[in-house]
Amino acid sequence: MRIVVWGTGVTGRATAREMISQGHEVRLVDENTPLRQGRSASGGEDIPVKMVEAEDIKWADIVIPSPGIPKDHPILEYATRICSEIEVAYQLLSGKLIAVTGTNGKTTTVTLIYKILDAAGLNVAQGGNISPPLISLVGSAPEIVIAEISSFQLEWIERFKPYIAVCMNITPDHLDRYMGMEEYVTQKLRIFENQGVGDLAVINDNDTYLANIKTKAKIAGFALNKGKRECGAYIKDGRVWFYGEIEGKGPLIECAYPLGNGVIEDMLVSALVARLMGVDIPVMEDVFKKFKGIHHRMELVAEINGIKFIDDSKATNVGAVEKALSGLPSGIILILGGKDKGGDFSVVASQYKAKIKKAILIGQASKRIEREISCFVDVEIVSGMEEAVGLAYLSASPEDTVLLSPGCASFDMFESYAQRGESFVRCVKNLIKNKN
Ligand code: UMA
Repeated sequence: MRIVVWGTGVTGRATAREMISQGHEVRLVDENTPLRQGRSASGGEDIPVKMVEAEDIKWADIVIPSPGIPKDHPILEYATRICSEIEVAYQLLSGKLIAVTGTNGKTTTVTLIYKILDAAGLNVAQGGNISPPLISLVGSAPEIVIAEISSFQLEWIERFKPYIAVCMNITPDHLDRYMGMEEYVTQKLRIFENQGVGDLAVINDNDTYLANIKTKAKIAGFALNKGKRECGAYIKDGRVWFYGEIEGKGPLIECAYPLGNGVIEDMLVSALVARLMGVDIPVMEDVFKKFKGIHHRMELVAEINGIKFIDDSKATNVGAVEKALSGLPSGIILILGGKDKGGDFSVVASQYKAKIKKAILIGQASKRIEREISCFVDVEIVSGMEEAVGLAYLSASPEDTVLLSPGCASFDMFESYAQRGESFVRCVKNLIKNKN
């Protein structure tokens, strides 16, 4: 077949390599210059890259756009068939697929499920939005694949059908890409669209967008309190409990409390998925006890003069900021801002104004955020991370917390949220150095 792989990021390069190894005629295209060569991360042959043209799209039997290519890109109109990379990977992978989507908590939950199944001795691999791309797992043929799936990746699926599909929650995000919440929710819910009898849909019973989903799959619900699904999980006395046909005492999760409210829910969901996969409780408990969180998600970086510095750079939407604030005591110096994704910060600022001592704004979205929150909290715009961290330190007193939880994408100032988090850590370390 003639295949156009569009994008020379990690997805495009892995997809082009796999399509070539499957014997297809492949054109790797991009529209940004200088065009990155399609060299494999493991140092393989360069795949030539060309500037995308309508001619390439017309030539192809299938176009595989990377997740970052907008779904309504005008040139895609010339395509005969468009498939996302996760669709192609799904058709090539033979193992059982567990797919996790949602606005927040996906990465931690995927990490926990992977660790539990691995500790249980199963042949398991993880990939998708968490990286590596799903398609790069095809060669190793794992028996179980845990995939983190974004709404972007669901835009061009056809038969993608997880055995277990999880939706953690849906709150406003990517409103710079979608026409509004309705379109975003529609894309997210596509994770369930091909599921049938024998599959499992794991959903958040407290989420308005998920409460009434229609699916042929069996629904397993999760919430802090016992739900009314056929089966599910909830939390009581510091432990997970299962109900319905999987009824029983689950793992203790008190160890999640210092890691923030988000992790409690992530442990609840991963325990539920592990139970549905038949894993024993002590295996889950052991993984939870050893879990120290993931990088750039409510990560304690340092404590200087009684002031805690927390890196939550992975918080790229308002819902994630809300989760971070909900789990911390008053006296927060909040560093917000970055590339604007259209999220509304006014509600969270009004809800947590008593906890926020000051908000320090960085990046492209700073002016808009200032307009939304300055009537609730003290706000100051600064030029970059170093100034933000310096000002935060000067504004804080012992017992306060300096929290980087930007609620925006990082791409205006950094290559990724990880690089933004590292910059924060570096600035905090400089503070310590200058102090000594
Ligand atoms: N490009 C174009 N035209 C465009 C846009 C991009 O040609 O209009 C080209 C760029 O020049 C570049 C390539 O497309 O060469 C980039 O593609 P990409 O943005 O899809 O980047 P990848 O490196 O392939 O990373 C993607 C995901 N990126 C996005 O969804 C934006 C990564 O998620 C994911 O880890 C990776 O695949 C592996 O699956 C990142 C992300 O921000 C972390 N995801 C969003 C999120 O979590 O909120 C959804």
